[in-house]
Amino acid sequence: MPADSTVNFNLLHRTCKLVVLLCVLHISVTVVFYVRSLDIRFAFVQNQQSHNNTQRIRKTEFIPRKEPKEAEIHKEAPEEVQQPEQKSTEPQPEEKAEEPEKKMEKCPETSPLLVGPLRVEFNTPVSLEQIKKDNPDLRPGGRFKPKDCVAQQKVAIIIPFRKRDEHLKFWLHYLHPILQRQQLDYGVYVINQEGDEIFNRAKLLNIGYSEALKEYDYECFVFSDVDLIPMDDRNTYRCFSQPRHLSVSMDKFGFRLPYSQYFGGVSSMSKEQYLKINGFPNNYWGWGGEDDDIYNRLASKGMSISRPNGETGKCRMIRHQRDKQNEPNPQRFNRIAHTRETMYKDGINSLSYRVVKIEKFDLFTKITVDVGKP
Ligand code: UDH
Ligand code: NGS
Repeated sequence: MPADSTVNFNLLHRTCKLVVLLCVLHISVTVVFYVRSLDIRFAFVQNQQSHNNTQRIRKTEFIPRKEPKEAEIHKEAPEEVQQPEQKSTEPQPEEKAEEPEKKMEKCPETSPLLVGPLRVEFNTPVSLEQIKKDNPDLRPGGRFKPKDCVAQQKVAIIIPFRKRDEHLKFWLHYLHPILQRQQLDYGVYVINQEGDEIFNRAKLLNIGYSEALKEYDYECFVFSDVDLIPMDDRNTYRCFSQPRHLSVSMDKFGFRLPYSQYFGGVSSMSKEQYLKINGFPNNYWGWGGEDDDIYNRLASKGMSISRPNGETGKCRMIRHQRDKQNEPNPQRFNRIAHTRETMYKDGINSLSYRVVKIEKFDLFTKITVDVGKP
C-alpha cells in the first residue's frame, strides 16, 4: 500500500471517530434538554391545577406522562371556559340529576291538559288499590309535581276529617287526576280529629296550614270538605290575587250560591292572604258559622272574594246524614257578630294542638291530632 494512502486512511478513520463522538455528544445533550423541558412543563401544569383541585394533583403525580400532555392541550385551548366544562364531565350524580330541572320552563297559566266538564257520580264504590293504579305518578303522602314544567304554584290541599273514609275514597278518586291535569305541585293533607269530642272544622284547617308548611314551602292553601267534588277541571285548585271561593255552584243548592257571602265548602288562600286575617277561628265547636267568620275576617281586611263562573264552579256533594258530635253550634250567631273584635286574638297566633300521628299513605298524608275541647 502506498504511504500517502495510509495517511489518508488514518485521517479518515480519525475524522469518522470524531463525527461519531460529536453525534453521541449531540444526542446526549438533546436528551438531557428534552427531559428537563418535560419536567418544567409537568411542573407548570401541576401549578395551574393546584388552584382548582389539590386532590387531582396528587392523582396526576402517579399518572403516566400522557396526563400532563393532555392537560397542556386544555391549557393551550383558546377559550379558557373549556376547562370547567371538562371538569363537569367527571361523575357528579347530583349535578346531573338537577340539570333537567334547571332547564324546565314554567307551566302555562292555563294547563293544556284540561278537559272541561266531568261526569261525577257516587253509585259505584272505588278502592284505594284502583286509585293507586290510576295515579302512578304520585309520590308518597299524596304528592305530585308535573314532569315537564315547573308548576305555577305549590299548593297544599287541606281536608278536615273524622270517620268519612268512604267520602275520602271518592275525593281521592276524582281529585288526583284533576289536580294532575291542572299541573299543580301539590300535596294532600287529611287532618283527622282524634277522639269523639265535638268536631272543630276551622281549627283542623289551621292545623293543616301549619303542618303542611313544616313539610314543604307551600305558597297556596286549598281548604276542602271531604264530600265536595268539582264537576269541571277548569275550576283550578290554586290561589288568586284575592281569596277564592271554589264551590260556588253546588248541586244541593240547585247549582247556585245559597247567599252572596257564602264561603263554605272549598276555598283557597295564599299564605299572605291567610296571615293577613290571622288564619281561621279556633273556637267554633260543632256545626256552622266558622265559614262566615272567615268571610268577615276577609271583608274586614278589605279583601274581596274571587269566584269561578257558575258553569266552571259546578260541584257535587256526597249525600250523608248529620255526623255525631257535630251538632249546630248555638253560639255561632253571637260569634260571627264579633269577628272584628276577636280575630286578632283568636287565629293562627293562638293555635294550640297535639299531633298524635303522621301517616304517609300513597294517596295522602294523614295527620291525626288532638284539638282539645270547648
Ligand atoms: N267532617 C268530617 N267528619 C265529621 C264532621 C265533619 O270529616 O264528623 C268534615 C268533612 O270534611 C265535612 C266537613 O267537615 O265535609 C264539613 O262538615 P259539615 O258537617 O259541617 O258539613 P256538611 O255540609 O254537613 O257536610 C252538614 C250536615 C248535613 C245534614 C244533612 C241532613 N240531611
Ligand atoms: C249557613 C251557616 C254556614 C253554612 C251554610 C251552608 O247558615 O256555616 O249555612 O250550610 N252559617 C251559620 O249557621 C251562621 S249547609 O247547607 O251546607 O249545611 O256553611
